[in-house]
Order: sequence, then C-alpha cells, then structure tokens
Amino acid sequence: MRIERIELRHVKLVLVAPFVTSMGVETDEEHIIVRVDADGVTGWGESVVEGTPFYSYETTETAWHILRDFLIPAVLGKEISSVADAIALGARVRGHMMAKAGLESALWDAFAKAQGVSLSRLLGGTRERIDVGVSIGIQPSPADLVKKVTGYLEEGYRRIKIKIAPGSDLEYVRAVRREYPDILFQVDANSAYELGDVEIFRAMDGYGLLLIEQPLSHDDIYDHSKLQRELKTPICLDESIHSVADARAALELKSCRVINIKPGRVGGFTESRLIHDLCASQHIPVWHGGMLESGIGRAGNVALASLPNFTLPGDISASKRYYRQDIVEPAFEVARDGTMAVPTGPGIGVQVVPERLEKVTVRRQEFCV
Ligand code: NPG
Repeated sequence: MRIERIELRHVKLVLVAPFVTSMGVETDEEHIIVRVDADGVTGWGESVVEGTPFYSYETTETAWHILRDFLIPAVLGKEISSVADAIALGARVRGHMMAKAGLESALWDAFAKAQGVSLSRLLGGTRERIDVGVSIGIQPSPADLVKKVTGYLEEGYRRIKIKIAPGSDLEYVRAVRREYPDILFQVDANSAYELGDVEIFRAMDGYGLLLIEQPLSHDDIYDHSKLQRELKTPICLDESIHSVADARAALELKSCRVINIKPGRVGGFTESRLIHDLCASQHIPVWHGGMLESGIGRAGNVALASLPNFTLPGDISASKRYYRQDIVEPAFEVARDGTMAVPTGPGIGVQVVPERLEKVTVRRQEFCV
C-alpha cells in the first residue's frame, strides 16, 4: 500500500482519578494519536508517551519530534507491502520505541483493514476473550487500598496489582492478603528499590505473590538476576525490556521468570510478538502491560493479548476505569468473570468518534505527499 497521508494529534486525556506510583502523581495522559491513510483505508495508532520523562526518557515532545522529522518522512509516499517494510525504512532511528510504536501500530491497523480481518487475527491471536486485571495506584493507607481492592473484585477483576514504593510496601501487601488470601495478587515497584533492599522482598516472599514487577533500576538486567536468586516469587521485568534482545539477555541471566509486554515500550506489535514467541519457547509466561491508553491503544493491546502465551491477566481494564468518556465506540468493558471481549471487526475493531477526538486534541499536524 502507498502511504498517502499521516496525521499526528497530541491529545490530553484527563484521568477519572489521580494515579499515584513511585514515579509521582499522574492526573492526565498526553499521548500522540497517529492516523495513517493509505489505499482507501485509515489506520489508527497510539504512542503512549507522557508529558514527563519519569517512566521512560521519551516524552510527548520527543516523540513528536522523532515522528515529524524522521519516522514520517521515511515512510510518507512510499509503497510498502508489509509493516516490516515500514520498520526497515525507520530502522536508522535508534531507540524512541514509543514514537516508533505509534506509527507501527497504525500501520498494523491499516493492513488488517485492507485485508478485512481483525488485528487479533492478523497478529495470530487465538482467544475471543482475554483475562484482565487492574493496577491500583498507591493509596493513602492500607485500609483505603483494601476498600479499592474490594470494589474492583466486585466489578469482576480477577487479578489485582498494586503499586509499591519504599515506605508503602509490606504493610499494604499484608493488608490485602489478610482480607483476600486467595486472589491473584502482584506488586509493581517501578524501579524504586536497590539490591540492598533484598530483605523487603524476602519478606514479601511469604505472601504468595504472583510476581514482583521491576523492583530495581529501570535499565538494569544484571542486578535483577542477583535478586531473583534470593527469592521464590518470580520477578517480572517491564522497564528494562525494550527488545527481544533484552528479553533474551534477561532470560539467559535468569533475571526474571515472567515478562510484561507493552508494545509502546518495545517499538510495536512486531517486536512484542518476537518477545512473546521467545518466551513461549522457554515456557516463560507473559502478560500485557498498560500505559493508561485511550480506546485506540487499548484495542491494540486487547488484540495482542489474545495471543496464546499471554497466560497471565493483563493491565487492561475497562475504559471507564481511566476516562469519563473514551474516544472510541464501543467502550471496553469487563465482564463479571474478569474477561474482556476481543473485537472481531476489521483492524482494531472499534470506531474513533471524531468529535471526541477533536475535543481532547491540543495540537495537530498533517503530512501529505
Ligand atoms: O491499567 O493501563 C493501566 C495502568 C497500568 O500500572 C500501570 N502502568 O508501570 O506499568 C506501569 C504503569 C504506568 C502507568 C507506567 C503510567 C507509566 C505511566
């Protein structure tokens, strides 16, 4: 197909409630929506950057720059026969995985629509429904957290993840476990600890956690292997994994026993699938992470999470858990059994609502041949 037009929209989506993590407080998400028009179809993608460089070095500004000045000029007006062709055209750009993923995911949507198949089908998905979980930010007290957990369990979520940080960790884990001894329960530190904090994690070993996510530095693989040796609970890496090569290193070093896959963190669905396949070949479970996406990014996440080795519930919650009104129809919902339906229509399988998209757009730029 020939890439005729690309549009970027910097959007600002206000969260229904502030999200508190070891990295700070988030009240809104500033993502970039990418629209690609080619051969009569329109593909949509979402770059899950943020206004701040606290989770990743990428920000809305850096991704806009990389897309506008390098990635879009590399593909605009070009005839491509696969997403792989487009990736090859932009391969000279090092890093900037979130910028790359925004464009790459829009192209996957366009190719799926051109073939009249769902994105799930095109990616190799095998499930009609996926298991989903919820990620809960740091609460003012353990009692507040237990109340939140109760609410989400009542809504149907089958797996609870809580954010932890030094000073807001063991007490919170203990409180949830005391109330709910049997739920699937995991913690996410977002790199807030050091190897010297091993005692905290040894103590956590007694609480039957599904996994401990990214306890150590965002760019570390080696120290995680030392920590994993000390623990029964699997470590799961998130921030440290940007490619299938990183995943291979982490598995060889035994730095983790589970991997969180976020297309945005690894440059898109193509690299995500390579990580998925590598992990499957080594019997390492993966699950789908979340970056508080709008319905556009969420639709892609749901499609990817329908692949067979996504055996643990993902951070893919109902649209209403994030935003009062999503920019797509229909909104994503969680059933009482903790599952979410995988869209079956062409491409991402949800419709972008133009007026809603316009309302959240703070900057727009169009690129034509
Ligand atoms: O449900 O989309 C969601 C949020 C999942 O906790 C979540 N994301 O570190 O994985 C993470 C965390 C995050 C949120 C990271 C916002 C960066 C920004």
